[in-house]
Amino acid sequence: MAQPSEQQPKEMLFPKRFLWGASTAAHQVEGGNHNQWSVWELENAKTLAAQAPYKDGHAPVWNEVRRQATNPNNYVSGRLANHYQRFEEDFDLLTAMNMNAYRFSIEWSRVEPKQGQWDAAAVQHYREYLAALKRRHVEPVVTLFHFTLPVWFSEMGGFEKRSNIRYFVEFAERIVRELGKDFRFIITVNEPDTYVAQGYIELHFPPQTYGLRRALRVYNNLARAHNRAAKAIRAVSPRFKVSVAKNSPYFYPGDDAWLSRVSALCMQYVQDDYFIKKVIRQCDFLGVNYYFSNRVYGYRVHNPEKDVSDLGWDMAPGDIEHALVRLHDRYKKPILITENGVADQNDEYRKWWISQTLAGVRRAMDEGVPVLGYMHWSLIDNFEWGFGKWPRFGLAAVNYATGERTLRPSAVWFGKVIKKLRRI
Ligand code: IFM
Repeated sequence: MAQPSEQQPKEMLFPKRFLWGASTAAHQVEGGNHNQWSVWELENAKTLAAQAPYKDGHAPVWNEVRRQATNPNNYVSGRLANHYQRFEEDFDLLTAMNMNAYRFSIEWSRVEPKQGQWDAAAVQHYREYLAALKRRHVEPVVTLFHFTLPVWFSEMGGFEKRSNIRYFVEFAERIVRELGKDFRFIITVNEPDTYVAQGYIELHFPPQTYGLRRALRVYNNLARAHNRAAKAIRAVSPRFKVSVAKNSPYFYPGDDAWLSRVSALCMQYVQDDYFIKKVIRQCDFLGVNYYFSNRVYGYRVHNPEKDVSDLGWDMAPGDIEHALVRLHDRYKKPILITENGVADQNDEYRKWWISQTLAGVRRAMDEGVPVLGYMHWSLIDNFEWGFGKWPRFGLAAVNYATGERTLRPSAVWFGKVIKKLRRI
């Protein structure tokens, strides 16, 4: 890859209480889930494997992953890293990297497998999970909806129906009543834009049903779901800090042309502001997932494509600065970076990625953005939805055959950086 062009500042200071962590989501690491996604995987694995050469053949690592990507098993989550049973081992990785925070999701389909039937053993599992974090002095950030739904909820129309929102609110309330004494930070909805775009427009997620009006309805219902859940959570206790995790690429014009400038603004509005405006009053902070920026020429995105990740995504980690500054200028809320990372199976870019990101975060803080913390995606290799298991985002590599976890060299380095920045 081309050498990084941005300089890393000599010394970076972060506040003592800054949250240094990593993220996961239940369906992407736990293994053994039964929800609308696992049903869809089984129905679509063969098709996804057959389509892979056309859809992902441009990926820079295609020759290395072709066998896996053209095998239907790649698209069935199955046992994965078996994080559901091996979470203690995974939390030791947080400790090994000197982290003090961890974001994860509570799988609704486990806790309420049938409508109105709460599974005490699943709730107990998450109780022990939270206790394991507490023993390690790790601050939990709990996500309630990270793309997966119980089958019963999905069969009754999921978030397509406004009248269904109450079931999600009940779930949220139940979780904070049962488990809330052990956490403060809650993300109600993860990347509503991705869920809607992939499920109803680009069709890489269930329910894989095209429809712009339906997409908009779901998007609006997710905003309502956040607002209602946030109120219900605060009614249980005002000490909870609630937000969404918004996927926020940064759009910028590639030239001075009027059309490029207006298009970049419109794209940013559609990507971010349409949704954030609907929920911001019910957010105590703003959760931000940052993965890339988008350069706009005329009315199209045309990225430099100089440095791309294993998924072919343009890598511009330092641009996180502009995303953070813009979001803070507009919404005046503290920001928690709830996800940020890179698909990089050979661990070629991750170290560079993290150092450029942290420098960008620091610059944003110098410009006045109150950043609460940084959570890297992902703690361990994860099931990457429609791409299946081949993309490798983990700070720790997972051998899916043996279950063995190994911190990648960049993660070992990152752990030392955190130690220095936390001054411990
Ligand atoms: O793996 C996903 C995650 O579920 C949502 N944010 C982006 C990540 C990487 O694509």
